[in-house]
Amino acid sequence: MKGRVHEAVGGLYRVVLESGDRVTARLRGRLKRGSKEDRVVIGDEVEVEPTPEGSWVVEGLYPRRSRLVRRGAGARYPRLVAANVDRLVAVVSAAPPPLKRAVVDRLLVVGEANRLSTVLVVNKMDLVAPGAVGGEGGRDAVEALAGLYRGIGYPTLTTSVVTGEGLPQLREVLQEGVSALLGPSGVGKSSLLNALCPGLNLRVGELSSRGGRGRHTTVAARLVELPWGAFVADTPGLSDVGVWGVDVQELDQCFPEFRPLRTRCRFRGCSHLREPGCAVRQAVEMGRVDPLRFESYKDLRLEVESAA
Ligand SMILES: Nc1nc2c(ncn2[C@@H]2O[C@H](COP(=O)(O)OP(=O)(O)O)[C@@H](O)[C@H]2O)c(=O)[nH]1
Ligand SMILES: [Mg+2]
Ligand SMILES: [Zn+2]
Repeated sequence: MKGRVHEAVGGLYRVVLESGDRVTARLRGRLKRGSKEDRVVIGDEVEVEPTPEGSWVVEGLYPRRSRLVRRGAGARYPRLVAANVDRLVAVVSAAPPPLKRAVVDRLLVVGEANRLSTVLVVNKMDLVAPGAVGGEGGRDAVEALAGLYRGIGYPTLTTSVVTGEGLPQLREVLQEGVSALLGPSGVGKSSLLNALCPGLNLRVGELSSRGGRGRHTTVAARLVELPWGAFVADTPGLSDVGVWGVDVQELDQCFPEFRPLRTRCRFRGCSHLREPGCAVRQAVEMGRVDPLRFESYKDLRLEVESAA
């Protein structure tokens, strides 16, 4: 019988069958011995069979439409966290602490590296000063940032669970399929879902006093079902933002605005860091590529190189 894995914890898989029935299954030995890439994860479509003892076993794995892979700092193998994810929703907070461009770009690179379409959400807009007042943190600055990312091709929403800003648009984004919310802990991922679906009652972590970072509250990896039948992947690893499964040679392709430029660099395989005749650096100098995007590229490039 075909089903989908909705929860994975300690070798037990909660599988929802096509009939809607929920069963708990263990893996057939052969699947357990599979490579790290083949481990069964949430979102996976599996074939399950009842055993004569009255329990269930996962017999096989169906081909995946997409995969969300992470490579944590120092990890030697990419780790699959979810399968058949339709989109990434990268959530950051406007304040406090102030929005870090490096964090935004990191999240977007994760989406690109996994070939997932990504929507950017800037939450906690109620804490942002109304106009240009407040300098970096002001609404004008956030709107300018949203404009920059929209220009690159990322749909960008500004939201607040306090004022309700952007919530109808976010609901629209989560309308179908499986979305993975990704972002640092404390930015309001659980709060946004609770605001859209009051029945969910996801745990909201209090902000700790140290550096404004939230506590991790998720335990098992699971697909949270939204009342309208779509799903959100909730996995412990998703709040920790490393460079996930990115190849050094492919990093520049994870910056969409670099793609038309990289073929115009003098050297094939240009790193865009120091080679002469680099079309990407030239575009930065001419103001056609945002300098902070290029900074993010350089930082991630060094990080990926040192991890290799
Ligand atoms: N002012 C304000 N606070 C928010 C907003 N969204 C979340 N919070 C608060 O931020 C903290 C962390 O929220 P949480 O949903 O647990 O973040 P998560 O770790 O990303 O799931 C909680 O204290 C929330 O009440 C928002 O839009 N505005
Ligand atoms: Mg949360
Ligand atoms: Zn170059």
